[in-house]
Amino acid sequence: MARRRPTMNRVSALIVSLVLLLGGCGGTLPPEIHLTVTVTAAGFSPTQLEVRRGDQVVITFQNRDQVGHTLTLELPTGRRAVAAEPKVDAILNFPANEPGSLRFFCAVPGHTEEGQLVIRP
Ligand SMILES: [Cu+2]
Repeated sequence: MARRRPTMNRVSALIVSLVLLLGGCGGTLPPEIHLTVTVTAAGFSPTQLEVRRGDQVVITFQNRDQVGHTLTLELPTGRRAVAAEPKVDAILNFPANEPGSLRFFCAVPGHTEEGQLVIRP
């Protein structure tokens, strides 16, 4: 037996549900803040980042070096990290929940790149 195609009523109901769902979320999403950290043989740039508590932080990690690096962030809840091969970009995102000063660094053995991310109250 052939499967019935959804009727127009069903499709309409689905669209209405999606609109309600998206509309309902719109007011509650935290603001996104987009930052870029570039790594070269000279280290991270910039080495100082600042966001506000409640921001949803999205960091584009650009590796412009000839070797792989990580962007590793020490959050109170643990480490959050991305690795990027040479000439590749990676994305690190996290919610800035607690004010404070967090260290970020490269976790590749022997590497010393580091910086500081401040979460303002
Ligand atoms: Cu590195």
